[in-house]
Amino acid sequence: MGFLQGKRALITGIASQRSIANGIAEAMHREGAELAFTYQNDKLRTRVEDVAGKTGSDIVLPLDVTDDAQIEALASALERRWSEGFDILVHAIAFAPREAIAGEFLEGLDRKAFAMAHDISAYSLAALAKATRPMLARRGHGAILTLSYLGAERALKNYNVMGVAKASLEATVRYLALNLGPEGTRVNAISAGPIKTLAAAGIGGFRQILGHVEDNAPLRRNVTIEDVGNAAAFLCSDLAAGITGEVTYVDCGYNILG
Ligand code: 0WD
Repeated sequence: MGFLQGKRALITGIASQRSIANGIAEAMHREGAELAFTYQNDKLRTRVEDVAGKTGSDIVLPLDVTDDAQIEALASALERRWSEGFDILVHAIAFAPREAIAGEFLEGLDRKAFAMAHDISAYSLAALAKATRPMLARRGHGAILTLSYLGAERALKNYNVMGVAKASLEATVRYLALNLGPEGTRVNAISAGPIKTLAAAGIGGFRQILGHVEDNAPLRRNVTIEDVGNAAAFLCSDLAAGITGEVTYVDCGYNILG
């Protein structure tokens, strides 16, 4: 029996087979969880439906996190499908305009890019937690998981405004953990090493980052979406019942380097 048997999980952030959220969905499915999915727009709908089909799920709902009405509609649709509540919320969503995540920090920066990066990459976690709070609390062992990156705490070349938004995301994890702990809901982040996905392709110099990690990380390789998926499944399971408000590195040890 898998360690997520009997759990229900909502997975956001699938844009392709390579998405980290896809690795998380596969691991959670393997461990016995029942899944629901969201897609950002009509272009991604069939792709997400394909992934859902492979995990035996027919719950595929629209969600653009910049639209409050869609967040509310998602919560209502889930209430109808899962009236006894659900257990796991996976937030794997981030965005910044391309010119703001390449080159100089100030060069690509303006009010709009800053606001957009924070809105989509950090505020959306709190907004989804707020909208799904009663459903996660209903079963008493809720778990929320988001994805961060080392650029939240170190000034890394090119990552720029996304690093600032990830710092906000990690602080949001801690405040949510404090807020939701009394009702049994845990909130954690995985700080993943670099992985070639659609979102990563927008970051300046990404190929060099992959090479650098492969040459220097203690494990001498890059992480895979399977590595992140397995850690995510653990963190959202009852095996991790004592862990909340944490940022866990799944990066082949790269962050320990001086
Ligand atoms: O190296 C990497 N790939 C790392 C990614 C290292 C460490 C962390 N992460 C994080 C990302 O910052 C993100 O938070 O992992 C999370 C998932 O990212 P991913 O799997 O690398 O990227 P991708 O497969 O592109 O999925 C992210 C998706 C979007 O994809 P695109 O590429 O179409 O922007 O986030 C979704 C979208 O599907 N997304 C939205 N969803 C709802 N509403 C929105 C939105 N407004 N904007 C983006």
